[in-house]
Amino acid sequence: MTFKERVFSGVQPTGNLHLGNYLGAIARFVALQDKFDCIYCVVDMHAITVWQDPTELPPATREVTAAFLASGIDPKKHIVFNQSQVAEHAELAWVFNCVARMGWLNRMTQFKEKAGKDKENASVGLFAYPTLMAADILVYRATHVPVGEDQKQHLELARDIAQKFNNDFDASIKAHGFGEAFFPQPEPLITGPATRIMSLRDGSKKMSKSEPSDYSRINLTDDADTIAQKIRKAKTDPEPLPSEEKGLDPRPEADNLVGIYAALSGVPKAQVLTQFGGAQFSVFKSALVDLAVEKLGPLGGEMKRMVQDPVYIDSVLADGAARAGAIAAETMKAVKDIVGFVRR
Ligand code: AQP
Repeated sequence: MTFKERVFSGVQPTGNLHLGNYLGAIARFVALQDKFDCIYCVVDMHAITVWQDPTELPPATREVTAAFLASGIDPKKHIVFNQSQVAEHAELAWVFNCVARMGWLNRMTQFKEKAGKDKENASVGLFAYPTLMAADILVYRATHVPVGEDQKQHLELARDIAQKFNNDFDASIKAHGFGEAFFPQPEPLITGPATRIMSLRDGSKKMSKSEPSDYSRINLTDDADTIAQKIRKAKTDPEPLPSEEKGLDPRPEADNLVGIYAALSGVPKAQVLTQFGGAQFSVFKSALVDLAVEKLGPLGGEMKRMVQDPVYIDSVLADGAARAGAIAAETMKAVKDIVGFVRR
């Protein structure tokens, strides 16, 4: 069975959009536009799996949208919208809640990390997050999903759900004329030197929106001075940079900064080390500051300009939601027939 090639991915509007979100996700969304039909979503329903202040969610949603647009995503050729405007995400997620097994979700490491020791107090939504993510992707029968390394396990679960749905409803899928399989197996696209950007304060933790220290991350709206300060204060070790990649193995902070340099300049890590092998961190950090300010400064500036015009951003989201909704409605109509729901 062949499916039309389509990309889907999402970013949560949970504030503090950072360099990891940009290099691991958004910059790669931009690069895929020439090859695929793309659907990029601000996943506000995912955001509320942990508490979000209702006065902060709308500006955070517009800020992620601004990041998409300022990075170069074309909302006319492709689709940009926020999840809660297309109800079919929630509808399909319910069906998937009934397909996925408790044991599968119990194995999800992100729930364990985010719920921490107080699992009993976590929302049911946080536990069921991966079934909603599977619905986000599969309601568009998307075939490719660019994400950072941290989402790999959720993508594998989405594949398992697609497979189990196809198996469980095999006879009904055929009886309704949908061929051998209704859902594709979505492929994770996790490539390049920036699939896991680490905290600037601790090379063993990923750079994250929810980390309390602002010095752990570079926010996309940080100004040049803040970017410079954060890079200069980034944790390193006393040794100069190695000349070869294997020299980075036991040095997570050095590895992270070299990875960031490689991703921002679009060259492999090995090439960065050819240039900076033997240099002290003071020298390398200066070069990294220049590069980061050059690449991120205009992006942050454009984002700040765009969020001043919420009417324009909301019109982009509404237009995207109408076009996404049309595709999602088709899928849900078929899913209802396959499952056996009587419908209008
Ligand atoms: N540190 C990272 N390095 C590379 N990619 C990353 N992503 C997130 N952090 C890194 C990728 O960004 C996309 C959107 O992420 P999200 O909004 O769903 O948030 P998240 O994965 O939960 O990560 P955050 O931003 O760090 O938030 P918190 O603090 O809430 O966990 C995804 O493709 C993700 O892989």
